Parts: sequence; C-alpha cells; structure tokens
Amino acid sequence: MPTIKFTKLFINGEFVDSFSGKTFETVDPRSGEVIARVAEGDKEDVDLAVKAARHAFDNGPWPRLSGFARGRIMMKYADLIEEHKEELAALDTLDAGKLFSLGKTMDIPNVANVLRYYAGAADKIHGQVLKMSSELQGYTLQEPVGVVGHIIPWNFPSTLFFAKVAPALAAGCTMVVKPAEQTPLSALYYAYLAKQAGIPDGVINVINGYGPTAGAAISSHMDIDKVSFTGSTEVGRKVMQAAATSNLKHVSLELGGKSPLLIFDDADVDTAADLALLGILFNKGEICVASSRVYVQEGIYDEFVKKLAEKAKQWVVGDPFDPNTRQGPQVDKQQFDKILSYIEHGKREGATLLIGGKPTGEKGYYIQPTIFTDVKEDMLIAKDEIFGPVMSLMKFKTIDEAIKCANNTRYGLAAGIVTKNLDVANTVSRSIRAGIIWINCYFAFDNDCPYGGYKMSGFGRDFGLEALHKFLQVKSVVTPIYNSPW
Ligand code: TXE
Repeated sequence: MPTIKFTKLFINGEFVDSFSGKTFETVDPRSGEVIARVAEGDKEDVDLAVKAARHAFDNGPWPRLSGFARGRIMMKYADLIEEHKEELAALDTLDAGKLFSLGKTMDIPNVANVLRYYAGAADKIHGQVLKMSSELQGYTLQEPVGVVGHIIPWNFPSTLFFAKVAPALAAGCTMVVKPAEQTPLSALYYAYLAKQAGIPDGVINVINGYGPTAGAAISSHMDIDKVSFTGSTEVGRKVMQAAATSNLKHVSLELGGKSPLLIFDDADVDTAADLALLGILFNKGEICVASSRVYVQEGIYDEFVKKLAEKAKQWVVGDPFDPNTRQGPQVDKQQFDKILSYIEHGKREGATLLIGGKPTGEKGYYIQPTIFTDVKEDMLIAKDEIFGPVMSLMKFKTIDEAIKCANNTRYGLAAGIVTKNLDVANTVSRSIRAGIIWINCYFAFDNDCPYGGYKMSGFGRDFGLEALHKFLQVKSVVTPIYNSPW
C-alpha cells in the first residue's frame, strides 16, 4: 500500500492548509474505509490560487520561455512521473478502485507520454502570414489563453489531469486544477513532481474540494480566462452558465455518453463478444465512451448472446490490487447506489436480465457484470448514462435501422462498428453523429487522436493538437505597406 504523503492544497509552489482549516475524507471503495483526510478548498483558496496563477502568467517566466525550454521541463516532469509510476498507480487504485496492474503499465506510463507529446509540440506553435490587400501586410500569433481552470472527474484521475494540464503547459498557460472530491491523492503528488521538475511556482496550483464550492468558484471566477471541464452533462451546463454570467471565459466541456456498438452479421462472433464486453466492463463501466448500447444484427444475434453470457461469467470481479482481477469496485457509495437503482429500473421496465444484476463481495462497492436483453429504445436503461458495468443489448435488421438506433440519443461521444464490409463501415461511420468512431476495435486511444463530443456530450477536444489549440488564442498583427506595387 502506498504511503499518503500529500494531503494539503498546492498554491504558488507550496503545500498549505485550506483557508477555513476544513478537511474532508477520501474513501477506499474496496471497503468504504477512510484512507486520509484532505484539505478542503473553497472560494478563498481558489482566489489565492488564481492570484498566484495570474502573477505567474502576467509576470513569471513560463509564458515567456521559448517553447523548446518549456518542452524540456515537461520532458523532465514526464521522466519523474515514470520513476514514481508504481506509487502513483497505487494511489489511483486506492482512491478510485482502478486496476493496479493497468495503472502501472498503462495509465501512468501513458500520462508521461502525454506530457512528452505536448512537450514536442511546444516549440511548433505557429501563426500564419496573411496576404490581405495590397496596402496591408499581416500575420497571426498563437498566444496562450491565460489562466486556466481545469475541473476533472474521478474515473481517470491521472489521465484526465494530464489531458488538460499537458497541452495547457505547452501553450504557456498557468492553471488551477480541481480534482474530483473522490480522488484527490494523485493530483497532489503530480503537483509535488511539477516542482521537482522545475515548473515555476504558481504555474500549476491544485485545489481539492467539492463541486458546488471550489468547482463553482473556478467556473464563476472573474480572473480565470478559460475553464476546461470533464464530468456530467448536468454540471457541464452549470459551468457554462457560470462562465456566461461571470467574465465570459472560454469553455470546453467533455460530458457524458451513451455510446452504441453496432455488430453486423458478417462479424466474427467471438471477437465481437470480446469487444462488446470490454466496451462496457473496462474501468467497471466508469468511462464516458463505454459501449453501453450494443446492437446486434438478427442473423448472429442468438449465437452472440450465448457467447457473451459465457464470457461475462468468466470476468473476474475483485480486489483491484490483485493482478487476476478484471473489474474493481465502483468509485463510491453514490455511484454504487445509482447503478443498482438503474438495474432495478431495467427489471421493472420489462428488460430481461441475462446475467448479473447484483452487488458482489462482502464489503465495498462491487457490482456484477450485468447484461440486459429485450431492451426497448425508450427504456431508461437505453437512454441514460449509467456509468457502471451494465449493458443494454438490442437487435436490428438493416443498416438504415442500425444508423437510426445509433443516433437515437442526446449524446454523441463515441461509437463502434464491427463488420468486414468496407462499404458498411464507411457508410455507417459517416452517418453517426459522434466524436470518435472505432471500426473493428474499441477504446483505441492515442495521444495524437482528438477525442470529444457531438450533441450533449459537449464540445472541444482532448488529446491531439486540437487540445493544444483550446489553450491558445489568435492575435492578428497588421501593418500598412505604402506605395506597394502589388
Ligand atoms: O460528476 P460531476 P459526478 C457522469 C456519470 C456519473 C455522473 C455523476 O454519468 O454517474 O456524471 O458523477 C465538479 N461547479 N460523469 O457527480 O458532479 C466535481 O467536484 C463546478 C461522466 O461525480 O459532474 C468534479 O470535480 N464544478 C464523466 C467534476 O465536477 C462542479 C466523468 C465532475 O463531477 C460542480 C464523471 C459545480 N456546480 C462523471 N459540481 C465523463 N465525461 O467521463 C460538481 N463539480
């Protein structure tokens, strides 16, 4: 088990108590027991952090360094993270119930690579030369947007921290990060490592605390230039409202999803069943791009259902520190209760429970992999984001019907297509309104691949060079040319 070294707020390069002196508990979802008490930030703490970030932006070296120099410091930061990967992975396992084996081999090494990706981009931020009319000449500058507030959720505490922080650092921004109240621990460790890497004081500040207090203080702050949010659609709306009624800060939102996976008759049933299962059970269904709606073409439907049930029975739920476990506990009691209540709703609405449907384990927030068949499009379990290991399985006949079903949602984050037919894959991928389409794969993430929502799944993209541009703004510089012959 990791030792908990950091529990205070991180403001202007120092760990400090909260202004009020208050603390809150962070809980181990394997048992419901308290791991540690963490300083609880509120408006006054956000004000202090914004002041530090503003000073670092207006007067400090970070935005003024060459992109190359910023990139070198970010590379060092990445190396330090990799050196501490076991400890960091253990913190996320303890706080969020995430698989330790994946954390130390995937999540944490990859956040180091996210930093490296944007470090490589930091010295390639260019404007354009403008032709304009014969009397004018001009160019554009890509400038950092300023002080950024990042509000992040609990399902990927490390990945989402760097999905936001790394491009903002490369752009030359300074920032205040508010991690989710369920998962405060790794973010504080990242603050400590930032200082070790040589990131100047005030560039990264971390304020732990609750959404309606610390989070709302960020989205409504008059001196924050941009807020970058990942979380529920409901809170995303509040963040946008607060931005609109305060200083019209820039907003980007990565929100919920109800992503479809379409499996066509020509698919290899075995592979398709594996993909469908991974699509809903990875990270215990606590992932915004989970394939929570699976549509299978009628020709292979019965065989698919049989295979899926067999495979789901072998899925190991248990302690996330155990390397044999494939699914740990849900993040907290609130999510656990929410998922179970959706399962009850599904049963009442008349869907058939193929497998699962109950909590499991003697303590903690574990839920069995759960699959419903006979799900109708208008049932709540087919419409709402459950954010747990619960799949709704449905049948379709034609390609047109599959497209219609896939788009029958207020969300538009992701979709999957399983077919060997290129025409079907191309037609369907162009017809679905979602930010990422996976053909014959699922969760194929890459740091170079932008990722974000259509419709009520939000706007703005994480990852790729698209994300860098969220933290830049364009300035045009124009001069007259007198007596130009051109
Ligand atoms: O999210 P919240 P919750 C979805 C998922 C989940 C549901 C609820 O369906 O079941 O949301 O989860 C901060 N002003 N997703 O309640 O509340 C909060 O402190 C400013 C999908 O945990 O949206 C945290 O840091 N900030 C999602 C962050 O917002 C506020 C991942 C997210 O919390 C705030 C997580 C306020 N008024 C949940 N209220 C995804 N897209 O991956 C809360 N926060």
